[in-house]
Amino acid sequence: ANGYNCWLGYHLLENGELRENYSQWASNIVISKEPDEIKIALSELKSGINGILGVDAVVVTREPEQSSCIALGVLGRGQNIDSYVKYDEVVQIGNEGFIIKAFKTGNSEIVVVAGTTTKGLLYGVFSLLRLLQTEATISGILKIENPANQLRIINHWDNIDGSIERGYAGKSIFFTDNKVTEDLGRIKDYARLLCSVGINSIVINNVNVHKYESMLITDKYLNDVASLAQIFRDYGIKLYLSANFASTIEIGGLATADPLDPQVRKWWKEKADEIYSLIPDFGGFLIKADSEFRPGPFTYGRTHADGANMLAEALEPYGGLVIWRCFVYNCMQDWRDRITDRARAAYDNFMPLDGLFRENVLLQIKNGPMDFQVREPVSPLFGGLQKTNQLLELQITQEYTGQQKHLCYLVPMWKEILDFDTMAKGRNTSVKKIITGSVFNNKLGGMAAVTNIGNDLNWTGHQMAQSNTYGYARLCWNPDLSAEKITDEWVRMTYSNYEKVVNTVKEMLLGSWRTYENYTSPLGIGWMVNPNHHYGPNVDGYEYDKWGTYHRADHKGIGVDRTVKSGTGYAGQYHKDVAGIYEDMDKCPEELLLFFHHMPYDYILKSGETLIQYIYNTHFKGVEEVEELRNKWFSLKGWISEEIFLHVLERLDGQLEHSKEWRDVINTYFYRKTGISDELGRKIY
Ligand code: BDP
Repeated sequence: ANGYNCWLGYHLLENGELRENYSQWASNIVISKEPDEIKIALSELKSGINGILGVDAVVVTREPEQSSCIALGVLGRGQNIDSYVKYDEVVQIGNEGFIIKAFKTGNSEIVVVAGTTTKGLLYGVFSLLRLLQTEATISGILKIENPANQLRIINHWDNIDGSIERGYAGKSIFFTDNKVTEDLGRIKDYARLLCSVGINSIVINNVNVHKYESMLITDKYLNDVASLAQIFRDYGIKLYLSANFASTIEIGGLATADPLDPQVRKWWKEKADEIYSLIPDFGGFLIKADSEFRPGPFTYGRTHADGANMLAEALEPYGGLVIWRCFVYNCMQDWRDRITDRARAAYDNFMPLDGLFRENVLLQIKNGPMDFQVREPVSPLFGGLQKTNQLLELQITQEYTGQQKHLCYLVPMWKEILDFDTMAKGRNTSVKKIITGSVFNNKLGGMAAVTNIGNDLNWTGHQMAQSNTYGYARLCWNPDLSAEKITDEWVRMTYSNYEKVVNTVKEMLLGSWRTYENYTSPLGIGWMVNPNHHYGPNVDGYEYDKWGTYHRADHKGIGVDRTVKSGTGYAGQYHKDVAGIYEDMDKCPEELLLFFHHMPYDYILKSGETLIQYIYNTHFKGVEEVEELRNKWFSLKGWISEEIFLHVLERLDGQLEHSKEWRDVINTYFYRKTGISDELGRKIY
């Protein structure tokens, strides 16, 4: 009970009757004669059943005679399993999909778990185990599932020296001291965890590829990287690498990285040949170019389409992909300049290139226009771009949301992002639909997220932060799942099915994002954090800096005017029906008010509070809510393993202290700036 197993800890079901009920069929597993391709699926199934039901299932390779069983296999191989699945069912199962189907014959109950591929079967097995662990009704079930998103990606920001950029859970699981790890057992455990929730792609190194890191795509590292790829392959996960756009210079001995230079093009083609000779299913490259001092095509007067297409051409013969990030902005801007707006940058840079990228290029777009703040509008590139493959980039690692010291469950935020209606093709053109590719007929699409995983024993630092990893992956698979449902699954899988535990932990998780927002930066303005490490309050920390991250507070008001009418014009980047809402301060969703408008402190919000009073109220409330979080957790003493109970309690104590610091710094700053006191006379310093 140290958290290492995450949601795969498989604990014995508390409900004895149900256990017996499931065991009737789960004690026998029938497979076909060639068990090789189902080896992993079978062993996962067996160990899961053992944990959940306390039963050592018997595996047989023949038809059961009048006895209930699980029938397991890959369809379309001319094996017995085929006879259980009808044609109109088979055709619904895609190459990553599965079927779970229970029916009665005579007195026996057969539970079929099958895919049309080994990978689909694995997903089916993990799904069945989830159903059992969460006490679902299996009898009569017919479940055919396919993932909504083709690409379901985890991004690591791991450096070869073992450090992790924005990592809050220890060091890298992949690298130590400029070497690939020798602890491959842990990598296998990780691959299993990811596979169990449907992740199918992983980028193992940081998007900031510095000179030394460029070596990862040389023979110094590639053999070891290939061993990692092998482990992931077994679990249906493709390995990708972040690459330095100027690799030709850094490691190739050329004087240029100009994407139109024939020598540069040749170098990358040969590099692709080399990589694929070692990793035949290599996923491709993730590229951060012309951003935060990383090199890129701008140096040579070329566009990002030129840059991406050059790499895409090299990977194309092998089916590799180029994932090109849209996080491109000027990080050296003058804060005195009120026209240049960092929020505009991604759209300004990439909209003109729509339709110019090759088929194996995807643009990876951060969810918001700034940088993973606690609240941001959705990037206008979603709904803007139509002729380009797109990935939504989220951040699981809690860089700006409490760094895994605070509890901040992000699934509700991600749901809002996925459900956001861009109106690009009339009502119901949500982000979640666009990224599947179905709205604009894009060939590829999906989601990527910066992981919160490190080599801490419990993987995520704060044990409860595992819920963010879990939730992200579940949303990749099916963005229509409710936050409530995902959370329910996670709690039951991780802790137990006791209603007290389930209800209490769910309440804690589901409210925690709003709580974090309450005591940090208000109404969509963001930032107000300490520069560099981004932990803790510092209202003006980024105010007179070069990063383009301003709140523009003075004694009369706060907020950035991003309207077309009088501001930076950012609001005009949205489809006109959305732009009209943001442009108008009365229609603008209040939680984003200060992102779009500069408002006086005495402005009356819909609640009847003035803006300044709202700031005070939410900050006092935020701290009270953390107190409640702690009380709720405390009520679970004896219901959760002691080790995890104490660990989380300690984090919550720290969060409480730190939320007070946030409250006091923010409230005091605005009190001093405005001279307006709190109507309720609470203590402000
Ligand atoms: C910011 C991080 C920085 C990353 C950058 C990125 O502060 O460490 O390198 O984003 O996404 O959030 O490239």
